[in-house]
Amino acid sequence: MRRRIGMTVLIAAALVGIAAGPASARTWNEREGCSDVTYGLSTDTPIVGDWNGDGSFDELGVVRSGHWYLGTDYCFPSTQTSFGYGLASDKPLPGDWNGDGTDTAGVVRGNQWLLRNSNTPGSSNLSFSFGRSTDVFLAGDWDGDGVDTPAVWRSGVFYLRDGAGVVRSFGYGRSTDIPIVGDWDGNGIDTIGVKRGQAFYLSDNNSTAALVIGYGLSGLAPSVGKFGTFSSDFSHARDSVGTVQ
Ligand SMILES: [Ca+2]
Ligand SMILES: [Ca+2]
Ligand SMILES: [Ca+2]
Ligand SMILES: [Ca+2]
Repeated sequence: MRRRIGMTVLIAAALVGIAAGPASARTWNEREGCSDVTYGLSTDTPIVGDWNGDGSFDELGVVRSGHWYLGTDYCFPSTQTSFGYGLASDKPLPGDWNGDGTDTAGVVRGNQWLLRNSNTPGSSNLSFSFGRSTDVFLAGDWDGDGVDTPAVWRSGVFYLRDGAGVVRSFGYGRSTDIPIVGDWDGNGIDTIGVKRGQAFYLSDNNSTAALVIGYGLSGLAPSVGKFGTFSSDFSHARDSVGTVQ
């Protein structure tokens, strides 16, 4: 049973290869997972994905100046693998780009998407341009075929692109919200949501909010993943929310 709720997890900085410095530990809180999980540094870009491809729970990770550290767990993460991919100025964005069940590295540079199908150093397996360099970049499985494809968010409007390059756009939320993506109902299709203050507005149909959840502190970055759940069946089939600070 992996229901390890509310435990403080102190991971030695050495586990992720951190030199001594002024940055504090990054702290993750997961609404349906674990609380006060520390992994990485506050200056790292937090990421979540199914790095081990077990189709079950997601694992935490961070990207630091083009170096990726992928954790073993969402609750007690140590580093299972690390590698360099992309530049320090890139926006890291992992996803399952080939539909094999494992999430792997990707970055957006300007509006160039450079996606890799393994968590190893190397060149991109897939590259294209989409969106504007000032957009917020997201990815998800919009059609449920197992392959993640891009989205961008621009001032309250989502632009979702499918595998064939067709783009759907719609407004949701406010221009001051933080956009997120997840499979909130566990049907295999990712949909959008936003974080506004302490509230998460989660839509299952990219139109109306199916669920509004207050969680965490206003101002904290959102995280999304299959972290487990408080429900009796302990289902890992759907995404839940958390915060990172
Ligand atoms: Ca996993
Ligand atoms: Ca994959
Ligand atoms: Ca897809
Ligand atoms: Ca869904």
